[in-house]
Amino acid sequence: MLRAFLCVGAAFLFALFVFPASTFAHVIGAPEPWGFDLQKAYSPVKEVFHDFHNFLLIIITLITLFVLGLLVYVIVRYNARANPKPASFTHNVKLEIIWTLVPVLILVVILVPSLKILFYSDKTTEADLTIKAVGHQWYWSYEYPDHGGFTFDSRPIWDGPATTAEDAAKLIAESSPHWLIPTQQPLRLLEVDHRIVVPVHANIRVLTTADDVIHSWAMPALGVKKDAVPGRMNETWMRIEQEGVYYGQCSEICGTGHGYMPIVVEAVSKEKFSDWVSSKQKQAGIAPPATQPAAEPAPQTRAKGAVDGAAASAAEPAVGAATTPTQPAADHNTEATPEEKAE
Ligand SMILES: [Cu+2]
Repeated sequence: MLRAFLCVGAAFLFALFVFPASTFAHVIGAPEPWGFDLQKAYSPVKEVFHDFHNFLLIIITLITLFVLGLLVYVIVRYNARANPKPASFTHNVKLEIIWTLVPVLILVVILVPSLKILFYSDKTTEADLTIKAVGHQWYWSYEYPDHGGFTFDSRPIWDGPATTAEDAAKLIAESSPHWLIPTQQPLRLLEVDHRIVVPVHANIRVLTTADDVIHSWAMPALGVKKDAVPGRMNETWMRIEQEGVYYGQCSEICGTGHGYMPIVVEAVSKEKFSDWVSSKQKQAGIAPPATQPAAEPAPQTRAKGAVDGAAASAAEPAVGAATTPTQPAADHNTEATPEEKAE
């Protein structure tokens, strides 16, 4: 019995430390088998979340240990055998003031950084580009309003529990040509046919809305989770510092297909992003800009932990955005363009 227990324990530890790192080395923002703790941070907001989480962990650990110590002390010192004649007093004004004030002070200590982070993650004042995510039952569609407003649907490859591995393999074979960063082993229930593409080192304004019920656009590794509410436009932002593929999911129960509306973001270099935008504009019949502005490095003021970072950049054109006024998309709905259909 003990041996079986030890074997299971050893297997668990092995899986914990060896399996995740080796299996999904090509994917950087995704859940891992046997993973625990928060996902690794790949955006400044998520880094601040980590710091705040660690700070709270210290406070909560101290409180738990203190309460545990009190309990043990009371159990040992004041049990019926050790203390046969209990005291009869009922009030202690000094103690009552202390146990009211100390928790209030602890809450204030938590409140201050908490509010700071709330405002920091709320919106970016100097966005390099904007993407709009629209939730549907049960898939996402995306719009790039700074780049002529082309749109596309992003549908899950595993479209419910009935999807077989063979079906998924077929869909992956069809979809992978659309992916800029190929993944050798697409993650079950987390892969989509058309991924969102964004540039690295850019402040990305994310607008969310929905056309049926409330959904939520959530990317754990990027510290983003914003409800997508019908008839309302919510805003948040992200900045990705490392190229790679990031996975998220709808995080607001939205119906039977809720578990099957993943989100996949590809963060690529600004040059690759511009090329991708041009190809999407071509598909959507949007006139390409006369000149493509050189992709300037975005200001670094929003980098790592810069909660109080002062606003920096001057009005900079959106990354890869058209310099000439762009025509609106020929067809603003999310139907596939003829070129897409032909594929
Ligand atoms: Cu949902």
